[in-house]
Amino acid sequence: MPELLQIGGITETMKARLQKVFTIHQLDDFDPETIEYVITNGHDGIKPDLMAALPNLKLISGYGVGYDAIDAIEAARRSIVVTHTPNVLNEEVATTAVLLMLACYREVLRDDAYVRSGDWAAKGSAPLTRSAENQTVGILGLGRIGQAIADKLAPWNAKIIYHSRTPKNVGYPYYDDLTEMAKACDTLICITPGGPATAKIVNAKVLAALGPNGTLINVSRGSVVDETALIEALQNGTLGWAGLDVFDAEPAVPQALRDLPNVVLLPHVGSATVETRAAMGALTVDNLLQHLKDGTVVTPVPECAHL
Ligand code: NAP
Ligand code: 8YV
Repeated sequence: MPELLQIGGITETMKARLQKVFTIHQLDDFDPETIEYVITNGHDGIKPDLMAALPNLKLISGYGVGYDAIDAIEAARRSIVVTHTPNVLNEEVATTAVLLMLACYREVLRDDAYVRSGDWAAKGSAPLTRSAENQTVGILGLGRIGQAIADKLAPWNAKIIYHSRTPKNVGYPYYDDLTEMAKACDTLICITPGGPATAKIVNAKVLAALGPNGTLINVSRGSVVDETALIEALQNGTLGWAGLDVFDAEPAVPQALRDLPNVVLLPHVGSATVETRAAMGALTVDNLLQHLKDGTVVTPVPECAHL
């Protein structure tokens, strides 16, 4: 049977399908010469030195849509196909973004603590919160998930504006400058890919433009936001609130961020429901099985689409 190197966790359902046709190796037990297939995820990816050490590698199947932890350009140069799981997680990640936004506006964590602590009975009604209705929401990266976020915000009468490198064929106002968009919006939602091109593009200037009444939501990658500048802005009140699913050095999250009252923090669970992970897992395995059968794949990353 062909040999598959497993990096990171997979579900029992994925394992059961893979075991029928592959010999599965873990990182502590494999011969680099015999590995033809790798299964990994958006967080672990594959380290450049490991990829370089696998001379017979044909396919890297990623269990996630983001592939910033895989050098897809180097893979394509070596005719190694990289696949990922687009679309099947759009709705779930969009729900996570909206959930974080609503939790910030309506102070869900503060008010939950108010009930649990007994303050409601002791002190009376909780302080008022801000309405999430009729907000201008700037989407940084209006791609598959960004569009799903825009759609999901319709019931809150959001005015959508967006920034990306190129304008899209949509009816929303386009900003070619991120700082200008931050000035114009109440909430900025980050949903670009990670990697060098987007590293710290949400910097101190962008956060200052978003301002004291502004809310930053990040469901993209921790690398997209300058985390030091973010903590400073939240501490000084030059930025109002932040809802974060991803962090620069996750799973490590700076204590200063964890101590702030004006943040909602999630442990990178944007797509982490049973249903969506099942769909992502099925596609991750489909890519491997189809390649084994006829050399093609279902969802290659753009850099490898020509292979
Ligand atoms: P997508 O369809 O490729 O959309 C990405 C968008 O970002 C595009 O609109 C693209 O437009 C824009 N973009 C790319 N580079 C940019 C740059 N340098 N500056 C500004 N905009 C840029 O991808 P998707 O499927 O929506 O996924 C987006 C990302 O979400 C993934 O790569 C992943 O990092 C993240 N994600 C997170 C979770 C989670 O659990 N939190 C789950 C899934 C995905 P242009 O090319 O025109 O710039
Ligand atoms: C996963 C993600 O948590 O798809 C992505 O890009 O960030 C998430 O859906 C990640 O891929 C780990 O499997």
